[in-house]
Amino acid sequence: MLVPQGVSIDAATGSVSPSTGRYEKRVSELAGLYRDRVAVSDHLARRGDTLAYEVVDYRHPESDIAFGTTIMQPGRIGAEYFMTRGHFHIRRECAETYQTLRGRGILLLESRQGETRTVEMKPGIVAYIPPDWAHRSINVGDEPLIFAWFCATDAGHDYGEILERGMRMLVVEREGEPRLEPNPSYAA
Ligand code: PAN
Ligand code: ZN
Repeated sequence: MLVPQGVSIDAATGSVSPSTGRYEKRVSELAGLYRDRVAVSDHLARRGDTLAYEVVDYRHPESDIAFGTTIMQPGRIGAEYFMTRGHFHIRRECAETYQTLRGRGILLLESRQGETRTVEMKPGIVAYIPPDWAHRSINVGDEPLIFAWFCATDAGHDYGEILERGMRMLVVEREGEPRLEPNPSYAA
């Protein structure tokens, strides 16, 4: 039987206690997300296979709700900021919320029909991700971007589509500022 529990989420580190799982993603595993392949090789050669982001969760299969944190390091590959893979939920009716705890980011969303929206990520903002919108988080600041997410336990992650065709828009650094630009390699 599940019992009520207070779960501590540290806004400075993103640690979740108690937690039920954790994974990390390093630059080499995310190489395919970035347009500038030379910049990926350059990063790996100069800085090594650095940590890009970690996900920690509090998840019980018997419960319909799960939550956790994503802890994103600051950084860029060429003009593109560190970003998550991005996904649709397998169960298309499942929405999600992201509450930013630390840092500065852009949540890039794309509907199934191809409409793009962004939501600013900063402490004090809870982003609502409607059902069937692909979502990717981008750390545009110079400190970790940490957010807590809340979602249906069995929403599932569908990474295939975004991985294959990319997203229609990119968030790139231009003269020190994040800018939304059309993705030249978007494969419709
Ligand atoms: C989040 C994301 C997390 C990592 O928990 O899974 O931020 O992003 P990717 O899964 O796209 O690599 C969420 O949206 N869960 O549904
Ligand atoms: Zn999600």
